[in-house]
Amino acid sequence: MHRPPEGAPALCVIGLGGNLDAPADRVRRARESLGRQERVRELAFSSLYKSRPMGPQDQPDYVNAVMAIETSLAPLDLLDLLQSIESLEGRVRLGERWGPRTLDLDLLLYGDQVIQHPRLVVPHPGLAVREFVLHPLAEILPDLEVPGLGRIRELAEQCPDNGIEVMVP
Ligand code: A4P
Ligand code: MG
Repeated sequence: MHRPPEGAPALCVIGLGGNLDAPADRVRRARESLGRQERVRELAFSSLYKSRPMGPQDQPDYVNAVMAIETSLAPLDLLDLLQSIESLEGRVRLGERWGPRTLDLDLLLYGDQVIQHPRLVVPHPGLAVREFVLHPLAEILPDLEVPGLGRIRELAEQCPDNGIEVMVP
């Protein structure tokens, strides 16, 4: 597998989502905090989308977006950064699978790397079947290839939209 040298900038995609306590504001703040990091540069940010909850249905609709960045942070350092921003946004892990949350930041793609680590699986295993990831991604990077899965545009076309809607600002 091709691996860029340590510290060489990689194109990465972050999935942002939340459904508690003004999630749209939290998603916007997370974008700003990521953009302020010395070793992160924003390349593109999707619209904000309103999506139906995947998992337990007795929870509010979600706000979702995706952000493309260029970063020289190593994958686990980027994960640490994402988790520290989640914590700042009041994320409490209650243990319910797919339960409600203030802010969730997933590392969806790290260049063309395939990573199987106890703390980090990339490409994110849900990527190919989640409309709230694929639809925003098709907006900003339709031609991106997901290692082992194919092009975003085709993956998005094959994924039921589940009523996802662009939020009017
Ligand atoms: N981890 C492994 N790989 C990754 C990765 N690529 N990115 C590990 C981020 N984290 C990764 O995550 C649990 C552990 O996964 C982390 O400690 C990290 O080491 P978590 O954020 O604590 O737990 P979670 O998010 O509750 O679990 P899970 O299964 O990752 O949930 P998802 O997949 O994030 O789904 N419905 C809509 N409409 N929109 C949503 O955004 N999100 C979820 C959560 C449920 N339903 C949703 C949405
Ligand atoms: Mg998560």
